[in-house]
Order: sequence, then C-alpha cells, then structure tokens
Amino acid sequence: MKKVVTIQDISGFGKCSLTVALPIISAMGVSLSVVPTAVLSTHTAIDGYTYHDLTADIPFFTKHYKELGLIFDTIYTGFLASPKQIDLIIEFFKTFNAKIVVDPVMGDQGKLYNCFDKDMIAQFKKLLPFADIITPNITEALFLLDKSYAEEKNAIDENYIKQILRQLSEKGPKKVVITGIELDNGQVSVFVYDRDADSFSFFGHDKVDAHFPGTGDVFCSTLVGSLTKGIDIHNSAKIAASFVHSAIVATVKAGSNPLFGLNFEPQLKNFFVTQ
Ligand code: PXL
Repeated sequence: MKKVVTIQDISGFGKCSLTVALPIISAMGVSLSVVPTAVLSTHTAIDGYTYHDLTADIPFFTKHYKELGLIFDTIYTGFLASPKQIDLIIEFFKTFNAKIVVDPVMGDQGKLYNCFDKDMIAQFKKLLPFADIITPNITEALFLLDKSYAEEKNAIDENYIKQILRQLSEKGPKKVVITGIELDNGQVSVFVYDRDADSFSFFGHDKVDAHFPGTGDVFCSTLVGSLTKGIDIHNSAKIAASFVHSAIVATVKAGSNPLFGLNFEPQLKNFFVTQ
C-alpha cells in the first residue's frame, strides 16, 4: 500500500485539516500517518476556538518515526501552528526520503488567517526549496512572491497566472498548483504548472457565492491521494477540482452553515469504486 504522512492540525469541528485528510486519503486506498501540529476546538474562522500548540512534540515524532524505520511515499504539510514549526519540518523532510507536497496554509481572500503574522510568510518561503509540489491558493501564492492580492487583483488574467506559476517554481517546486483563481468568465479555477514538461492546465467551475473553510484541505488531500497512487499532476488536479466542486454543490443544496465546512462525505464512494 502507498503511504502518506501528513503534518497539520486537528480542528475538532468545522471539517478542515486532519478531519478532512484522514477520510479522503484513506478512502482512496492510501495509508495515512499523522504528525499533529496543534489541537483546536474548531478552525480559526469560528469565534472562540481553543488552540493547543504542539510545536514541542514534533521533534519527538520525527525521532520515533526514524527509529521505527518508517518509509513514506509522500509527506504532505498543511496548517502549521507556529513559525518555529517550519524549521522542525525541514528536519522532518531531511529525515525521510519522500515526495514533498507543501500546502502553504496562511490565509485566504487576500488576508492572513487571524492566528498568523508576516513572520509566517517569511518562514513558509524557507520550505519552497524542499518542496516537489506546492498548492497555494491565490492569496498565499501572492504572499510567497511579496505581492498583495488587493493590489494585484485587477491584473489577474491567464498570462499573469502563468507568470506567477513560473516564478514560484523557480523558488524550488517543479510543480505548482494555484487554487481559487477568479477570472472574468465568472468561474473559479485551478491552474497547474509542471516545469519538467513546461506544461500548463486549468480547470474551472462556476463560482458559488459563499466561502467554505477547509476547501483547500479537501482539494489538497484529494490531490495528494491521487498523486501518491501514481496519477500525474494535471489529472490529479482535475480529480481534486471536480471532487471539490461536487462537494460545494452538495453543501449549497443542503443549505448548511458555510462555516461548518463542505459536505464531501457522500462523494467519497466515488473513490471506493475506483479501487
Ligand atoms: O483550512 C485551513 C485551516 C486549517 N486549520 C485551521 C484553520 C484553517 C483555516 O482557517 O483555521 C486551524
């Protein structure tokens, strides 16, 4: 069986990070181990969340997994709880020989999440030379290039995106996937760049006027599962974009509170039948 280890938080309620990665990656028939970065009662978009930082535990997880001789096909990093965790994660990367997928979870809709400041952007840049694949949303992609979404918003078109995909790739990752790009055609798109093949692809779906925390995690978990099974980056992104789209449609239909996350569960059966 293919094996992934993911480094991200567990938010008890709100369907993001580990509560999304575990069911999705397992349903794809890929084994998942976890290094939790923090324990929260809910994600940070819900008022009153508790926050237990697990930075001090990470070196012990690294040491124990090394002693056990564990082997992973993919290391997938998501929400990291403190800037200091970045240095510990670099140690983790150096300890295991695996494909590295970094989702630089820092913000959305032009802003940093309320638990982070600019230090986190500087630290995330340090992960780029180690990453094989990165999956920022458009806000995070611009942060990594010292650009501001508010200032660049009107300049964003297909050529602009191709430029920033190349610029991000020059910083290390051979493959770059940017999510949540709104173009003039009323669609929200995912753009993919593969430096080795110098190839681009994009997948768009009609925009839904609501924001669901955890969407990036549903996307990246699906992408990581597909990639780990040997599917190429363009097709993995297509599978992930279409899974997210179905989950958004199901959530809108259910009329649930957008803050409570995506109803992706009914779609998991699509993965089971493809095993
Ligand atoms: O979905 C990204 C994410 C992960 N983990 C926590 C978050 C968020 C986004 O808000 O708050 C704790």
